[in-house]
Amino acid sequence: MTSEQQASERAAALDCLRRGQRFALMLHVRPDGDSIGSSLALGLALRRLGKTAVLVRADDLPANLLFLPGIEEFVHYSEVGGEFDAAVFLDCGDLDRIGPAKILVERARRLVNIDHHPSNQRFGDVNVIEPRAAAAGEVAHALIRELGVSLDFPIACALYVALITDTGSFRYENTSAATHEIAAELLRAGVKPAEVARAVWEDRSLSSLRLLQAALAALEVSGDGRLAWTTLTREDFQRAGAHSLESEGIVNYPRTLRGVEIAALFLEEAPGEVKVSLRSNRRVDVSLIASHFGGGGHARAAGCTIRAPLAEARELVLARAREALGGGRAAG
Ligand SMILES: [Mn+2]
Repeated sequence: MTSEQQASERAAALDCLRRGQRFALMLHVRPDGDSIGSSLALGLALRRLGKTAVLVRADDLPANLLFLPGIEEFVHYSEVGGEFDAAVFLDCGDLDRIGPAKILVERARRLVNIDHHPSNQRFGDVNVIEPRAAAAGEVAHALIRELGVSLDFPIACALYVALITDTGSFRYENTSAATHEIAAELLRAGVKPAEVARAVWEDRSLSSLRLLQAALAALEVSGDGRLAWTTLTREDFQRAGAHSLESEGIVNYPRTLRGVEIAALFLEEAPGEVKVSLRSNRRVDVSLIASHFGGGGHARAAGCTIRAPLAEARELVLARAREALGGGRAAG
């Protein structure tokens, strides 16, 4: 995509946001910091322009993000009435990612799709897809500036959370000079990085640490050391007393093992339903592995859900991962 195409996409989205009066901002299922932060920021910005912006969720919000100013504005989709000039999707690669909230789509005149996933399905009437952005929050930031809304504290906090969650606090490959420039602006708007980092990363429940303990106990590494994975069963969740959202970030532990290129977390969501999170360090595009199983994501972070017993799903993915590593030799 050329920068002219990108500029015209942005212009079309801005036109839609300026003309409309009533918007629904749609979180994806299992919403993360980018989904919540970018949607909250743009929603608050639209309100500042005197518009109605309904912030819509289908799932519970992660406990570590409840500190965000304005977070209480999210409404469960089943309680949302009326029609919308546009439904706005941020950080949402395909329409199915919004889960049951999809029923609201019929009540929206237009769909505005704002994202940074290269695998985005371009399901909107307007699509602003910027794969070079580290987070959807970066794209939201650009749109908010172009709408002429200044960054107040709640908007800045929301955007900052979007940036740090999708870049692992500016550690991942997607972090760019632009990411840091935006972060600097957010700090000038009052964001306290240490306070946000503490709330987001270091205010953990005992159950989430118990779950991590189970995941580390189940860690496995291939013979050549390039593939590491772990598994969390239903029993692990029950024993830890953990909610399924508390597995967030666990896949990064096998990824940090020296020599590892691909890391995977196999999470038994329900009997016969396995959620797979994939990470890579330098070379392998794990979004290709995920999309083979009907999922998607980024080169270094992707995921999919497989309907199969846990052991079977794990073997399918590990075989694919070994192939991606080249060699296809037996690991384990
Ligand atoms: Mn994102």
